[in-house]
Amino acid sequence: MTVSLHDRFRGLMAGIAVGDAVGRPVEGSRAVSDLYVDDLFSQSARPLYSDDTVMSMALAESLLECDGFDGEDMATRFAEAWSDEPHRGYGRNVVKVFSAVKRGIDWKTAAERQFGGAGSYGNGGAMRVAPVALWAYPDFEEVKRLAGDTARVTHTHPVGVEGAVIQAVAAHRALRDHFDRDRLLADLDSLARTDEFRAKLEALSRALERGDDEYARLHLGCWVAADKSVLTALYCFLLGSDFEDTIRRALFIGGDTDTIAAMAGALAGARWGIGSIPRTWVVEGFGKMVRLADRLFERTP
Ligand code: F2R
Ligand code: MG
Repeated sequence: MTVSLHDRFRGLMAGIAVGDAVGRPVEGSRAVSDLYVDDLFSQSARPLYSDDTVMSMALAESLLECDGFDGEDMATRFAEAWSDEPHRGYGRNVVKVFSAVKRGIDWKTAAERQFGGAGSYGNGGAMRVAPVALWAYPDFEEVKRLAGDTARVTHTHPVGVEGAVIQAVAAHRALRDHFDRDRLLADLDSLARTDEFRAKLEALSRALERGDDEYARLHLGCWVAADKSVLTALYCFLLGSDFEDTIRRALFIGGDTDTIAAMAGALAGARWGIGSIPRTWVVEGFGKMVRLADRLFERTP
């Protein structure tokens, strides 16, 4: 069945919120059972999203309102969203950037001084980056450039930045009519510069050959570091047969489930469209993500 580009845009945005909200209650768990998801959606309250969705919304809004990247605007939106709802499950250290921005410190300085000047290698830059692929569609070079720019608003460590570029490139390729897995893997092979991601790309090839989620958990990782989660999400997407199967794999692998499922959900939604998300999987923020996708789609050439 043909999936329209508009449905892919909507699927990417809604896929972030769905993956995030499904993964949030079991963050830190191992081998979440298949029954968990059915149970989650049989309850009356909608599953709630976390920082992954908040920051994806803020990133998309900043690009739309500023007609492109404006670091100060983006940092201010992140900081305001955090100060309005600090309970959304933010990374332990990234909140120092928000707090500094709120106190009037320049965003570049605030991000660069994280971890004694090393910068953060957390997956925060990658978890929120997928809307960049919609904003820049279909310009591949712009996707890569913008992904790095948006990551550096909070994450300046090369691994944190590279994780965001990899996730954005994967989203860009997933939006294509004829998804070409080998082309995506070749793109990633040519763009990865850090030792961490180069090693994990080799592990990804082995994990894909084996098709073993337990192997992926051990060798790709499932932690908040970008190099221990971004390719894990890609593994779930590349082996997933559809949106639901992709998310269930992320839950089974465990660990940073909200973020791995949010990243995998963005890719699965982009490839299979919003119609592939099970109808009963309605989560907080679903409608807002769809409206943002519509605004981003209006800009496509
Ligand atoms: N943090 C969570 N989940 C735990 C929820 C805790 C909650 N506050 C509670 O009260 O229970 N999830 C979110 O964090 C991840 C994204 O994190 P982000 O935005 O990258 O944050 P940060 O703080 O920059 O980095 C995360 C951790 O990575 C380690 N780290 C990063 N760079 C490092 C470096 N250069 N040296 C050493 N360690 C480094 C640190 O442990 C950071 O705390 C997502 O999962 C999101 O959902
Ligand atoms: Mg997380």
